Amino acid sequence: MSFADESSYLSQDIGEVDPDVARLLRAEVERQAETLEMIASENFTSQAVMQAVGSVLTNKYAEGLPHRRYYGGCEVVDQVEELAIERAIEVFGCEHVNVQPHSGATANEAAYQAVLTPGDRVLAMALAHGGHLSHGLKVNFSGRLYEFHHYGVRRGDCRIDMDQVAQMAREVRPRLIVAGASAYPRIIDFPAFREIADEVGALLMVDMAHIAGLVAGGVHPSPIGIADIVTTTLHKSLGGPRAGMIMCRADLGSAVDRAVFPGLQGGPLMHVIAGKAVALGHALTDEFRDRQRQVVVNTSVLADGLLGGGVALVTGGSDNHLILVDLSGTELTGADAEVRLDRAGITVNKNGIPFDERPPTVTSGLRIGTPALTTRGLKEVEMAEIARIISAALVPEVSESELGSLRERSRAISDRFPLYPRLVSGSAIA
Ligand code: DSN
Repeated sequence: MSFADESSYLSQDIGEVDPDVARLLRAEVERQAETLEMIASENFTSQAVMQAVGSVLTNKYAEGLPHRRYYGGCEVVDQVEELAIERAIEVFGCEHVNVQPHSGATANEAAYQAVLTPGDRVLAMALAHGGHLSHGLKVNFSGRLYEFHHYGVRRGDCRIDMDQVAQMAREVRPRLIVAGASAYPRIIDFPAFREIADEVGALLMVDMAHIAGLVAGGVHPSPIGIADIVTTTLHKSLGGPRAGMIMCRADLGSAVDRAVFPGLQGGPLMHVIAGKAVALGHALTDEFRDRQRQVVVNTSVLADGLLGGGVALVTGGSDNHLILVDLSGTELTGADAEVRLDRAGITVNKNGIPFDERPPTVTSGLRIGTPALTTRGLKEVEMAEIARIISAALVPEVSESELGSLRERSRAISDRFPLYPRLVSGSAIA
């Protein structure tokens, strides 16, 4: 049997050869289409990115860098990776980029490995105040390999306390300071971090995974040219394939490249790198820039609507793509609220808030983001309606039947904004 045989599994559509997986793919398309996706780190990538990621490039080994590979037959994938590199440089204006990291956590791991020796001191934002597990959580590789110290936000306004950052930097004398967060609704002051890093002789790394799309779209200050190293994912606000990327100063380029391979990874995922090239191409368009502007507008309308509906927000609002609902003064936990919104047709995640008294599996917060729905086409009117739905779902005495009615209102919105309507109808993923 070979590709030429129609009855071989090699040439059959997934719907024919594996109905079980095909059914689940269809179920997931339906779930994504029929609910309102508001997990702040998620997005809907383009059909073209999915085509690249589902392409024959998955077959190719290409350890090394373009024109310096350890395998033959890399003349095509070299061009793919060069396109991704050129476009990343054009989008972000960086001096050097490595497009091979499989994920954001791997990008962070490689960035640390490029500039640190195990045991070195690092200053980063506490996970409990909005940071990330790869920023030094004790049970993560980062916290096990390096000596992390953590800054946080102020009790009063929940903004990053730059005085505390400066004071800790003077005390700890870190080799590296990390800025960047996964649950912080305000603009991060990169120049202030640079000043502190310079004062104590530290390198500065920014993990901009959450805000990369906003940075690319020119609606959030860029850390490029300020930080020594910038890591990101492609799949959050940037809307590309699930993957990571590292940008850095030219003189750190070879250390970063060596840390990615052979330091951490083997063969790069060339199909995903093709998807990165496509996504970075999208990021150069006016359509993309308009969408990023709309993400910020949508978040602001959502925040205003929630405040108007009596819902408290950490920092009282948002400058970016996400808000953090503060449930600390209520009986409702983040875990309960997540379930309620799920019943109301809105997908979010419970999230710890600064100074949370509930455990991380329960929490007193919800993180809500607008990139995915903005990609889908929702604007101010829909955000105002979603704010009303969320506010109603979080009322203490809401009943199951009320949640059912709210679900119908959510469905009425999602039905107006088709998802992937041009995927071939009847195929496994349409
Ligand atoms: N899991 C991502 C998030 O939700 O923010 C971070 O890696």
